[in-house]
Amino acid sequence: MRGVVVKGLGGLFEVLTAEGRIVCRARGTLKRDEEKVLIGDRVELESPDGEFVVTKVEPRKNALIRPPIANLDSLYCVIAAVRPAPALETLDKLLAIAENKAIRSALVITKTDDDPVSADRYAELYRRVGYPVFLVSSVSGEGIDELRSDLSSRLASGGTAAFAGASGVGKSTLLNRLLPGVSLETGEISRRVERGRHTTRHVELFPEGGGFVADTPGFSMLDFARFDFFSLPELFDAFPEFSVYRGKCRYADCTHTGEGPDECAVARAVRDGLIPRSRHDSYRALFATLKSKPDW
Ligand SMILES: Nc1nc2c(ncn2[C@@H]2O[C@H](COP(=O)(O)OP(=O)(O)OP(=O)(O)O)[C@@H](O)[C@H]2O)c(=O)[nH]1
Ligand SMILES: [Mg+2]
Ligand SMILES: [Zn+2]
Repeated sequence: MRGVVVKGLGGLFEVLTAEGRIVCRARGTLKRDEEKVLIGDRVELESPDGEFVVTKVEPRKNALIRPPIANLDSLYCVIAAVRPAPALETLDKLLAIAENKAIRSALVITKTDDDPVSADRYAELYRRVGYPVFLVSSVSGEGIDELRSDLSSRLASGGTAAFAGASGVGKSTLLNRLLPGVSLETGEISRRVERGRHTTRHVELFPEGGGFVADTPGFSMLDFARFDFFSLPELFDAFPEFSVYRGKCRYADCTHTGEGPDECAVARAVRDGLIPRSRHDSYRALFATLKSKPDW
C-alpha cells in the first residue's frame, strides 16, 4: 500500500493512504540519518505480520532540513511586521534555499495590525526583488482571503505548501484562520526578549484542497547555522534579482562581495538603489558561510 507521511509521533509515523490514516513504524534501514523518513515522503507500506511498516521511501522531488520536510512545491516564508523583529538574513537564506531547490516561494508578512508602516516597508523591499508578498493580519483579517486564494491555486494540482519562519511570527495562528478545519496550538511572545516560545514542535501536513499544507516549527537564531545548503557557485542564482548583472562585472572572477561599484555590477546596482542593500548584505554573509564550509 502507498501513502503520504503526514505526521511523526516519536518514532512512529502517521501515513495517509487510500484506506485512511495508518500509524506505523519505519523499517530499520529507514531510521539512519541519511535515509530517515521525512514528513511529506511518499512511501510504501507492508504488513508482514499484521502491523504496518514503512518499507520504502519513493525518490524525493526535494527535501529541506529546516524545516524537515520532503516534496515541497511551495514555501511561504513568514515574517512578522514586528514582534519578533524580522531577521532578514534568515529570510534571505530561506528564500535562497527555495530558489536553489526550485520551490516556488512567496513572502507573508503577518501582524500588519500591530505595525502597518513596518509591514509596508518590508513588502516594498521584497516586491522590488520580485517575490509575491502577502500582507496579513490574523487579528483584523486583512489579506486573509487573498492569501487563501493563492494557497488554493497552489494546492489544486496536488501540491504541498509549507509555512516557515521564526518562532512567534504567527504561522499557526494564520493557518487556523486560513484553514477552517484545523485548530493548531499557538503561543504567546516572550515579553522580555520579544521572541516566540517554540510552540509548534513538529511538522505536520494537513490535506487541503487537493494537496497538503504544512505548519512547521519556528526557527530560532541558534538554528541559523544548521540550515541545509548548497555549493558556493550556486549562490548567485539563488538571488534572482542579481541575474541581470551576470557577466557585467569588470573581472570574470568577481565575487560580488567586496569589489567596489567601479568593478562590480552588483555593487553598482546596490549603490544605485536597484538591489536592496540588505539583500547584498545577506549575499555576502552567505558567501562567507559557504566559503568556510566547502563541503556543504
Ligand atoms: N497582533 C497580532 N498578533 C498575532 C498575529 N498573528 C499571530 N499573533 C500572535 O503571535 C503570537 C505567536 O503566534 P503563533 O501562531 O503561535 O506563532 P508561530 O509562528 O506558530 O510560532 P512557533 O510555533 O513557535 O513557530 C501569538 O500570541 C499570536 O496571538 C497577528 O496577525 N497580529
Ligand atoms: Mg506554531
Ligand atoms: Zn561583481
